[in-house]
Amino acid sequence: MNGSVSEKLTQLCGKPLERATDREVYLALLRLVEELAGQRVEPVRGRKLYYISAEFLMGKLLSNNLINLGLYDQVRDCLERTGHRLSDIEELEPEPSLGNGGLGRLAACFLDSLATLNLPGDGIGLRYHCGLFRQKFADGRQTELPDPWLTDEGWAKRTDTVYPVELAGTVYQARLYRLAVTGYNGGTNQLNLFDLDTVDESVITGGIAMDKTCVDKNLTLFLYPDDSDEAGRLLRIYQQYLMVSAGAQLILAECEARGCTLHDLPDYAAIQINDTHPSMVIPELIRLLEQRGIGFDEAVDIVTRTCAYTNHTILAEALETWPRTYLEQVVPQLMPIIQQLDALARTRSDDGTTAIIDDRGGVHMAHMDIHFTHSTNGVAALHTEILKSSELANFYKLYPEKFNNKTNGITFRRWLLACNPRLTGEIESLIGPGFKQGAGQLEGLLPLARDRAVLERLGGIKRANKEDLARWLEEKQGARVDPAAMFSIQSKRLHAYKRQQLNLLYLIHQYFEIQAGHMPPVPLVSIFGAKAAPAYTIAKDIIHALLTLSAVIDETPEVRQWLQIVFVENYNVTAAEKMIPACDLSEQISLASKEASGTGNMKFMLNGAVTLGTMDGANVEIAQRVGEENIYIFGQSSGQVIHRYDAGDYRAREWYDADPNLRRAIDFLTGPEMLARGSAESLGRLRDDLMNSDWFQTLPDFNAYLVRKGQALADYAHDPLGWQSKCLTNIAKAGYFSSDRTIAEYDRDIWHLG
Ligand code: 26Q
Repeated sequence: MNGSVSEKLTQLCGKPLERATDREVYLALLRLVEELAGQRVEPVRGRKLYYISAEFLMGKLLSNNLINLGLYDQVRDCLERTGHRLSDIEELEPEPSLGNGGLGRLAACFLDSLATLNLPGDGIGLRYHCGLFRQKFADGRQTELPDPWLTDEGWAKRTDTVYPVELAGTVYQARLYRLAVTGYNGGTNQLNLFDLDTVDESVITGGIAMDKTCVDKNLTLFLYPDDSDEAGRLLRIYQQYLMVSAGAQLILAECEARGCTLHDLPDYAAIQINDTHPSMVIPELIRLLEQRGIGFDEAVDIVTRTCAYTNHTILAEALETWPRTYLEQVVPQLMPIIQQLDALARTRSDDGTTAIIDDRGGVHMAHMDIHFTHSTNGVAALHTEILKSSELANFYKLYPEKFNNKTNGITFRRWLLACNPRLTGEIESLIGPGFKQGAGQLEGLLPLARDRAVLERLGGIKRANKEDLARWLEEKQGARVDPAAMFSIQSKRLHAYKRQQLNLLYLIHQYFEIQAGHMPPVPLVSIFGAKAAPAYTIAKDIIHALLTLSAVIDETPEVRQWLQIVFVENYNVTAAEKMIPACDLSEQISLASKEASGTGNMKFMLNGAVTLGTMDGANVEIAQRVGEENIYIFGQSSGQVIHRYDAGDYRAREWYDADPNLRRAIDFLTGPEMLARGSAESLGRLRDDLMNSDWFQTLPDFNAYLVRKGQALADYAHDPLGWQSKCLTNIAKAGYFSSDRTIAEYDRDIWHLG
């Protein structure tokens, strides 16, 4: 950059920084980043990646961009000299919450790593006007409010590019918005987001409800519009097709501009389909290629060689199957192609289970992906093995060469450098700065696992981060917690398979134990962050139970000194960045076989938390790396769980009847203390579900969870240096979970970019 940061910012502000408002400084910083990011755009040679995803959970971008451009320290110091604080300016930036959880955050981490590795790779998605709903607690329940995040200024820039997209016979104009994605000491890529000019926030009728009839006004208003009725489900198809049709047109236009004849499309483009939400890109590309004079067979071959598919879930109910009548209504132009693809798929196997269109007229998006892409990957070793051996076994038999694993990763720039400057500084002083781009270098910390001075400093850093979190919790929601307590954190989407209810039962158990005079070895602050899908009743019941229990404990002084529950309202990326550096015990307690990978587990590990978890998803690979003395594993194995499902012989009631601790905890849900504050209907429904159904087998793991967690608390209390040594080992072994490694593997095995 010519001139100093302060001269440049002064010029962009049009006045001395001392006299500029924080808002003016913020706008100047936006422009500075844009200008510098623009200078790093390189012309693309060879193959370029398009990562198509319904979600990009980017989080705030200012600090990350400054870090990636190497400007963070200079800007922070310059602002301090002129009476501003970078942290205040960060507050002005709205968080783009264009995602639910793991899958969307993974897409954002991948964009960071692509740019960092100087690989040509852009994102394609939708410019939702409201991100995931804003969660508010009222009367111990979750309520949902819209989360409008667009402002006149912001990262996503309107372009003059529009593509026609035909939906249910009407042609709409999809406008392209572009957001620069900077890499750490690397290049700049783009996130391409599509929107309609006609979308109108005034059709929101209250909360997150809206008039679902006028597609031109509501199409991109919400990420995941409520799909409990048919209009909502149709709207999802409208959204998906807008994304893939505009995206496919963009891809073809860019490739043609670089000299591609379309016959050679796979030499110019690699398309990664992020779960099944963008799967219609397959028939859409075939349609566009046919329109341009390419025959069906060749078009299928071109598309198969260009596209690859990632599966993120084993839950059967999350595998998208659309009634063909919906597709006939919204995208009639695709139906003949989907039918031809189905016919072709049926020639490859007699096995009806691999068909695209089933006997009941359901269109299986994942099946179309596996047949007509060249690669299907799972997101952790265990997940990929389960896909191959059970969920997708029939496909694996058909196409063994297509299946591969790409264990997820996270960007260390956001999840260490930006969110935990204290720890970053300490690591740098111990092993130098190389780990920021070469994550494997963190292993250089291992020889220090017995170094008392280092371990004490690590303990001090964690303590300071916990004090920061405590201050934030008090300011944000009036929760007062003692940083000397152990902080256990379970933050992730609320879902029965993730088993926040197991943690709940533990906390009730502890409530009884403390009242009986059996004190834990150290006070525990149990922190949750989670949003429940608006129509997911049991998930909301779990939130209600936790909030109610939290109030019960707060009003019981003899328990409160030992046990506290804090439920962080509106958990999002910004909240995660405050919580993760302050965690002692990372709760990763899904039912084995159900969590495809998890990525929160990696973020906590990198920030020096010890995992309490099941052998599920990437926990398995974490355990392998840190060794059993540096992780608390408990519970049934995935093999046992799958066996129990196959046998169909799990009866929650038998576990309830057999274990008095379990019975006491479950009955407490509808006991007088809880009913004095909570809803009999909601708590009763949860108790009934746990006793009589418990689809995700919480009860069989309860006792093992109690024992393991008790061990973790005791180790933490009685051997603080030993605990810090576990933390250090976790940090040192986190390098494998850098998304730089994941992206390098995708490139090596699937994309072959540049
Ligand atoms: C499907 C059909 C209809 C409506 C919605 C959906 C739907 C929406 C979102 C299905 C799935 C999702 C999101 C899934 C997700 O976030 N999966 C997570 O992906 C992470 C990244 O790979 C993994 O680490 C997590 O284990 C996985 O749960």
